[in-house]
Amino acid sequence: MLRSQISRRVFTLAASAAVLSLGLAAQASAAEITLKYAFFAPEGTFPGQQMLHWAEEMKKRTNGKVEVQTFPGGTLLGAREMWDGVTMGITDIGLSAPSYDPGRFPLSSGIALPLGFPDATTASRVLWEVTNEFEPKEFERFKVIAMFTSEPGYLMTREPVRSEADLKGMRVRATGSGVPVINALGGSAVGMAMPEVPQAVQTGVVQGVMTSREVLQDFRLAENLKYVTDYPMVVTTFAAVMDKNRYEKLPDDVKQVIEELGDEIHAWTGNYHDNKNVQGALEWSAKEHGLQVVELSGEEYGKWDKTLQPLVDQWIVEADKKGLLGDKYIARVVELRDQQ
Ligand code: 3IO
Repeated sequence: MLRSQISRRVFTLAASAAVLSLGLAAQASAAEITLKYAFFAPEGTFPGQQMLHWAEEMKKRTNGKVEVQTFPGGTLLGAREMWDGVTMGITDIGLSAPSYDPGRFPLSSGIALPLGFPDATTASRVLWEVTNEFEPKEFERFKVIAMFTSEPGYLMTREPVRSEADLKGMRVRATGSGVPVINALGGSAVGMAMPEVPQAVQTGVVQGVMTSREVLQDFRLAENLKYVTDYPMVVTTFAAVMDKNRYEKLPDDVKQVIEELGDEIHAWTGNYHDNKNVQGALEWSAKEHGLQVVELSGEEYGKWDKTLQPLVDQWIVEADKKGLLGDKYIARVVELRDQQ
């Protein structure tokens, strides 16, 4: 390259950088409203990707009027601090997992029972619809701006699990409604939030994990967990919420975009998670770490179904005792699950 060409190129780069920064500055000052959006796990995970997508769409659909500042990775709030963090105004929007805390979210935790959801797309649609229909009291302080679920969790283990006997006494990480599932099948459930899992797996604190399978790649668990038992268990629910009073103060055109996105985001996230995120992780784990899928025999599969059914029945009894319409909720969830 000639010297003159180089200097022209440098000049062009400098000029485009100037244009770029002018553009950014102009846009930043054009934003009338800045919303902080916090999430407890990294941006690269599927809930994190959902957050970025939502932030971009917000900006686009409000023509730059709203700027969303994202705080992934627990930099602002951790999983269990999220709900109070929203109420205290530490963040405008907080994304966390209601099913980590069934005591606080007793009705919507019903989605995270062993109900045989085929995938995250279906469970996410059902969660959104049933929440709008039942308006559970547990969200009364909040405006729910997005909801979705993981795919049903699977057992991912150091040693293959082909039967309840193999699971006997095995320490398996689970959360919320996953804890009684693992215990009912004879395992020993250990509760912890996702960000703590990689270390617990590496150090042998747990010998397996039950959750959605993209974590094999996204949290590098396939390095230690080489077996997936092909039995779908329970989903994790996610909700992104704002304080209701804060939401009410937003201009109507912004609220309308938030409503519009809420109706779309469960399908966007379900599709991303099921078809790209999980599928990609299974292929990567097989190729890079020799992941093996363990099939249950038909007889064992039926046994597991039978072992888990009482968890649903017991949940309904407990919910009804709390005056929560648990039976109506589950009946509607099952009905919506089977609609396409
Ligand atoms: C999850 C939470 C944060 C980021 C990625 C994730 N994939 C699945 C979950 C949900 C979860 O169960 C869990 O098991 O903590």
